[in-house]
Amino acid sequence: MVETLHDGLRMQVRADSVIYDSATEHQRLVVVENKTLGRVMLLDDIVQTTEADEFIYHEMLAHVPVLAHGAVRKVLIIGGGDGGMLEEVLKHRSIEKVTMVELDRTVIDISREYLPSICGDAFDDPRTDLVIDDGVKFVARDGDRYDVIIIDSTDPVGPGEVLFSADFYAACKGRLSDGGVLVTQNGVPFFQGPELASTMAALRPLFTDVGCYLAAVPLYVGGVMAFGWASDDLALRQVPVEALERRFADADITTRYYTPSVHKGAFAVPPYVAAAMGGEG
Ligand code: AG3
Repeated sequence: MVETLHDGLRMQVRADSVIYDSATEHQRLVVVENKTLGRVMLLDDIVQTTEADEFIYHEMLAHVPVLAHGAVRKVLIIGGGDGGMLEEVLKHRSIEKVTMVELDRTVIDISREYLPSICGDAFDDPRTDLVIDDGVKFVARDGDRYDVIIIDSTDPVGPGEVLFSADFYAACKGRLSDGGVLVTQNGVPFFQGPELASTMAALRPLFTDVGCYLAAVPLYVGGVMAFGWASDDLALRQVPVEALERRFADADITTRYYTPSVHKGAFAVPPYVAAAMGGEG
């Protein structure tokens, strides 16, 4: 499988076997097996998740906002058809309900069948509220409010593009409870700087505190990935590490990437990323 997401670079994943390859209603969905990476899922030839490194991405987009908030009851996930985000969020037993809105039912069906190590039993959890719909339509229509909204999207090409628009972010804000936080998948700034700049520019007029935090996810090649952060509560970004330690201990979750110190450090932004963000960071 060859990924050509970034201009000037081709990334090849060897398919030791092809588990699934078919066009869904919305996109081409492929699952291959690779001896080093385990199962790898691609949408329109772009790597979405691998058994080997999914923990980094999912832990950082789930636990950072949930533990920064500290009293999350309801979470909304937009996208995330592989179920990895859902599974990670549900590890917080104090969370009462997780609504997940995925456009492509086939991605969920195939992930349940072929990527059980990523989604676990998340789709069967009684706290899961699964909606098959366009995320943009859902946030415009839904009347509920969420403490955390996670946009677990594809890149801004194809069906995922609308999830990077200013109107969509504004609609998400309308679905956040007071003191809530929105986090987004924002690509690798080394290659996808304009995408990060456009999200930051769209979020700044909407929220008091807008920025990003970082983690390197090996199969999202290009160095660190940026996760957008938007909240009207400045305190969420500044929670002391000791408080995060207590919350993390209370949650009693085993992680392989997330720790409270990693959480704090992830908000340190190198100058090239700050430049890509535009504004004052
Ligand atoms: N969604 C993020 C995929 C980003 C891939 N892009 C890239 N290589 N820049 C992943 C979905 C996992 N639940």
